[in-house]
Amino acid sequence: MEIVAADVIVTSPNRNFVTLKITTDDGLTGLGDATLNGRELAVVSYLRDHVVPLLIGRDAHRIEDTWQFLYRSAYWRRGPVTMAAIAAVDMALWDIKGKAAGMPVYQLLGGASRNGLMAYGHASGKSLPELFDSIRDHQEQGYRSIRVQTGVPGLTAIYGIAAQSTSGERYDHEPAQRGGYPTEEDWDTRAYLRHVPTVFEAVRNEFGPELPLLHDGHHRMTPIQAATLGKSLEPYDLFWLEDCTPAENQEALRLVRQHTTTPLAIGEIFNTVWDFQSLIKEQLIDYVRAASTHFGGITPLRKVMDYAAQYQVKSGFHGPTDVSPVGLAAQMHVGLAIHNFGIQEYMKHGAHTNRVFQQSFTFEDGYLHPGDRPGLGVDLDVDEAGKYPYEVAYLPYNRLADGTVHDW
Ligand code: CS2
Ligand code: MG
Repeated sequence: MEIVAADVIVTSPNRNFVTLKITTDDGLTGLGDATLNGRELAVVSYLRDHVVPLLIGRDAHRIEDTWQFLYRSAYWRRGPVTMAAIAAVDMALWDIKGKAAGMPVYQLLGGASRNGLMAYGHASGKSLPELFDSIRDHQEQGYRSIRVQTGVPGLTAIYGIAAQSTSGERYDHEPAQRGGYPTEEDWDTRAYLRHVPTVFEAVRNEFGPELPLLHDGHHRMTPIQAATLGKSLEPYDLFWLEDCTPAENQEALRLVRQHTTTPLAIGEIFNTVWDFQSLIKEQLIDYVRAASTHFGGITPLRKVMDYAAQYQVKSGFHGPTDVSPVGLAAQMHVGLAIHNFGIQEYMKHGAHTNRVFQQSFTFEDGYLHPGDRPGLGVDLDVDEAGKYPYEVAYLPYNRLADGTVHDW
């Protein structure tokens, strides 16, 4: 089965997406997500200029060989741009193989290990009443696990706060803002560390001890600050504390782990298994936050989870709106098949996006399921996609009170 065409489709319904569509000589097509929030055009060029010409004529069935060829023949390895491009090829070839076999991709990965994927949604609020409304709104939407993000007194803007606390066009649909320059936001770690424990105490008092609660530190603390927060949140029994500290230095998590039993999740900005190696081997984390799109696709995502299974580390795949419905479906198939599934992030895409990408996955009673259509189960309406041309958009960035650039 020969690859005869590979088209890179850029569209911007509710946000920018980059999608690769591979076509074979017997007319089968496959989709892959190549969206890299704020750097989309870099991946478009990597694909169009350096990958697509190498795909034409290749056997579409050779997924592993194509992955290894693209990874090793480039000479320059790893990094989000390279791995997002390879991810799109990998996903598209798995989509095609599923269609050729007449099976959903999870069946090709060993079949279902569970009935559905526990999902979590993003509740947020500048104030406790607003936050409580948002939590109730997510419970009404069916979510059984909820991430809690909150404003911090004294800070004007902060990651993860929806424009309004209930459904509608909320923050969840997009942290990147359209425009030619990133928005500057402010940050104060000490104010944050003082405030967050009071929020979780209030949430537990209002919603009880059972509801699985998650929180995203979004890379903003030093290791000892992360240890302080993890310890102060122990009474509130979080499902996980995410990205508690930047993890380029994987050893930093040793310090955090020494001080707290709050479960840790890391890895949404990682792009190869090497980024996880010490974190998993030393059991410094509890959940792998990789996303199929930024991690090289389905093939390496399955491999890192098999490595993680040896250390009882589970999945918590990244599912923001900047992972397209194709990328989200891809990781749902992996999540359904692996034994060490943990939880799946599910930020709902906007209405325009759902018109461009026809999806067969379902979200019912708090659980996601990729569906049983052959392949990944997502179609892309190219004509609809053409209505939404690319618009430059960047994620915000942070500065401290003294003007120092900080992690966003
Ligand atoms: C966040 C993301 O969902 C999350 O856990 O960290 O929304 C992140 O801010 C975006 O993916 C960045 O593009
Ligand atoms: Mg995150």
